Amino acid sequence: MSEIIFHHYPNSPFSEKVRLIFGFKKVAWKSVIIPAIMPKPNVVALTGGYRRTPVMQIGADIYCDTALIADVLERLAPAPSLYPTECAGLARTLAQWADSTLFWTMITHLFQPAGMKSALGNMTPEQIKAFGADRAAFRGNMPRMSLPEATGSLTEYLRRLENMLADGKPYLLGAQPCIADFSVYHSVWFLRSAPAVAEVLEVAPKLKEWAGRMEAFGHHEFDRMNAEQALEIARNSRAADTSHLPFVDFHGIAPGERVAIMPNDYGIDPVEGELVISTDNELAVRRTDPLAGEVVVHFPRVGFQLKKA
Ligand SMILES: N[C@@H](CCC(=O)N[C@@H](CS)C(=O)NCC(=O)O)C(=O)O
Repeated sequence: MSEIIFHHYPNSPFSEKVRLIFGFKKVAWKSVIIPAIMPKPNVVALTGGYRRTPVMQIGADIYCDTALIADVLERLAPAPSLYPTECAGLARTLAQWADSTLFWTMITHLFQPAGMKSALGNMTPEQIKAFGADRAAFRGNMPRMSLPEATGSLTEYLRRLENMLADGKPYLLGAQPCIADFSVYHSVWFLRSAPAVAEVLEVAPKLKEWAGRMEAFGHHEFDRMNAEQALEIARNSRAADTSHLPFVDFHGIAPGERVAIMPNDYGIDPVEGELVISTDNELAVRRTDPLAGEVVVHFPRVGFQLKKA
């Protein structure tokens, strides 16, 4: 197998979710640091338009969204599992809630003025302005929550998570960690990085201990790689053969048709190409790029729109 190349930046919560999964599964990886705001020409060369963080690359296969990245890491390194059989459905469903509802509630609470200062304190006023403008465009027309609504809901969510640990089990769904722990963790991790607004966590002392157990997985072994090297690897590789996979069609779109795939909530940048994978849980397009060569860009089915181009 070609090496795992992870495109991310240090203070990205969704990246921390995957870095910790590398630690949990003891998978070695290469780290490519990408910009936190647009433009991201090297990322977009690989993905064809998708700009969200993180992205995982294996040769000429580009995997978007941490839900799919977690599935791919599970296929490559099945033990320890992110989806223990006794709670796999519940784990995925709780993870999806954490990656959407919990995440955006935490973000709204955190990005109040005191939290901005605490989380982005090392940025210049110009950088903060550029960051704000980038994220406003990124969120587009997503409904906004008020601060009191966010703080009140976050406090209640943290209490509910605390309840999940009330019987003394070490992880949210049992004796072993599962994907839900990693999805909840990245919001708690980001909150803890902004001490000025992290006092909400005081309602959840067991959750704070749980966060310590999660943090202990670490990030395992990684080396730095630059974006040019990653692009060269993409250009010199062939995407994995997936012709044996079943083709599942809900859209009336045939294999090989030209399509656009994009997130259905925010960061809605379409990626165009020829539809090459359409399984129960995954979509992918083949596309050719002047910098990256011929690549296959993969997405989870859930949370993404598929349209004829
Ligand atoms: N559902 C996506 C969410 C990814 C996401 O929202 N990432 C944030 C950073 S943690 C992002 O893309 N921010 C804008 C950017 O990095 O350009 C996933 O699981 O990967």
